[in-house]
Amino acid sequence: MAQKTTLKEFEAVYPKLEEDILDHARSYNLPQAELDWLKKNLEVNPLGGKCNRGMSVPDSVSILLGRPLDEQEYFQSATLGWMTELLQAFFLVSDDIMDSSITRRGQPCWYRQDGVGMIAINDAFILESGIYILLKKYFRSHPAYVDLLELFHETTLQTELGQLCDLLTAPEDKVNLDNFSMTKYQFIVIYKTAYYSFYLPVALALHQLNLATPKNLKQAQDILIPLGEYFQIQDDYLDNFGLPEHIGKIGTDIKDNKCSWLVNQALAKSTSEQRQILEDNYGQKDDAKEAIIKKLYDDMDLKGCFEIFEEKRKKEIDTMIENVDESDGLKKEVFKAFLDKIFKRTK
Ligand code: GPP
Ligand code: MG
Ligand code: MG
Ligand code: MG
Repeated sequence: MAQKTTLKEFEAVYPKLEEDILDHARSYNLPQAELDWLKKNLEVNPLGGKCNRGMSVPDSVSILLGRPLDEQEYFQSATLGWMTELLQAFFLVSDDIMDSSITRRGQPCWYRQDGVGMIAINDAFILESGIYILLKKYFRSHPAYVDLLELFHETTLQTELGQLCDLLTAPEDKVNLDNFSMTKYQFIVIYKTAYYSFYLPVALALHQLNLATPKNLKQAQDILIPLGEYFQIQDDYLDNFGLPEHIGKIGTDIKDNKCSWLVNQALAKSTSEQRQILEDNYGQKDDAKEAIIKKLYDDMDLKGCFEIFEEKRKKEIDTMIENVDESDGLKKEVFKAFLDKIFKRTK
């Protein structure tokens, strides 16, 4: 029987990995003040989240093996998990600057903390470098080392291309609702979120066990990408309908002119008057205009619209999971565990 990891167990692995990264910097004789700064970066940014992505690596490895992990297997999979959390920290620190966000995980965003400012850009790069320090230290002689390296590089590029599309579709100075479409939306969310949040942890688990084949990686992708798309649609929904105290961040999508799931739904069902309200108020850094859009979303019952979508997507994914071919190293349970973690999430 597989065993699910707890946040406590998973977090217990991190101090060692943090120390490994600090040791690497010490080997360059990095001066003390910069070491202290690095330590703070490594503590504030990767910690304090739900660690859903990171914990999915040990959970998937245990499901694939069909038994609890021994100490070494757990350490390896948790290390791969923490590498996905470092990637996530790198993305979030950068994304919050690009989105002019205010809070993250209930704290001011890193770039808004005392004395940080644009140093946050360099801190984000260092978080990314941490991945490769750990990969080399613990996986240099693993048969899948090159596959793991390429996977992290490719996933990073995919996310950056999704982010590029997210940003270019949301220019700050000119609102043009004709730029938005569900086709554009799908590209944005699949690339900026689904690959790194859903496909990456499962692909890492398969590689750790030397079980990855082009066929099972493709099969995993075919389910995890729609699952990741659903996850980002929830994120867009929560940006407006979630409670900041509960989700730990203040929504910015309306003011940021984002091609969000909600605005696409609103555009699809708007009357010509409602379309005019969107034209006049969307995508501007103005509290009153944002409030008008929020009211429009309520009047258009986008909450109800989302609930219908959520049930439909759940059924589609259930069917895909039922059809998984388990003869090639994969297990249905890997995907079920993922879906259970996110279905109807409220943060
Ligand atoms: C989520 O978008 C996507 C990311 C965090 C990926 C960022 C990619 C980079 C290459 C920096 P979001 O802006 O909706 O997330 P949130 O709502 O958490 O700010
Ligand atoms: Mg953001
Ligand atoms: Mg963003
Ligand atoms: Mg968001």
